[in-house]
Amino acid sequence: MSKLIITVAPTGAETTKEQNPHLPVTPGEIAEHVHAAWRAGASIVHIHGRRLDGSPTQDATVYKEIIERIREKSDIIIQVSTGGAIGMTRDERIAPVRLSPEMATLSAGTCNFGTDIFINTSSDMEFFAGIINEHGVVPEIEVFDAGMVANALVLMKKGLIPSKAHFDFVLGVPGAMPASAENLVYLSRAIPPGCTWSVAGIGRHELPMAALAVVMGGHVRVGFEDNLYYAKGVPAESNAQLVARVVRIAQELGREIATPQEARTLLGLKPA
Ligand code: KMH
Ligand code: ZN
Repeated sequence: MSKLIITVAPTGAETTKEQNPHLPVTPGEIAEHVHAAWRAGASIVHIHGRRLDGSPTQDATVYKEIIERIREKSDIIIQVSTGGAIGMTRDERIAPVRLSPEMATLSAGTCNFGTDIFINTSSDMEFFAGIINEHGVVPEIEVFDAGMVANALVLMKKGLIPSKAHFDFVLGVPGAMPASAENLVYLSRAIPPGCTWSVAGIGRHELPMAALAVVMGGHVRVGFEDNLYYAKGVPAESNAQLVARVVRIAQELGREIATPQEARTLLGLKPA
């Protein structure tokens, strides 16, 4: 089994400080959480930007400041969101890709998202893939529902995403694919050989999905974007705390943790 790549998703677009006062939203707060998460064992950071009032933004200036502050202290792989927040236009969502980060997410279809709809038409997906490729950015294919794997395979057939793509299965979003062992096994077998995958379990599903990925040979995403709690009724104190727990589980199970440089090799990124 390869070494374990841990992605930290420190902020997201939907979470608030009212839900967890430790949520990092300013560039300084995000960089501080990412630095601690990197020291704990994270090798990728999945970034979302926020305005000063805490609302979500895809403004490249905000992303630039976050990236610069992260880069001051670590070699963690930078992955920007192109999902942004519900209701944003695709032109808004693509903005941080123009900074040419190492990676960007690419959502592989439309799904219910709580009481909202997260829209990614085939034209949207081709638009995101085109600009991601233009900037030499490596996509991470976000799969929220089973049918999205088929959409990704269409993009692959058209040469719009790599044949050895990296997938992230986001399981447990209300309205999309539930987080279960059966669903994770199904998805991990549905992607072509040579592809890699990670799982992001939402809320209370984060930890069991992470533990499954560790033993199945997949990779793991944790962080406040997906889950604000350490245990039932106990808010997490930091993103690093969530990363450190995955590291401990992996170590107990004999799975080594990938450094950012090792993760770059595993994902076919250029060395930093
Ligand atoms: N905020 C969600 C609507 C991504 O970052 O690529 C979409 C999302 C996916 O978070
Ligand atoms: Zn995201």
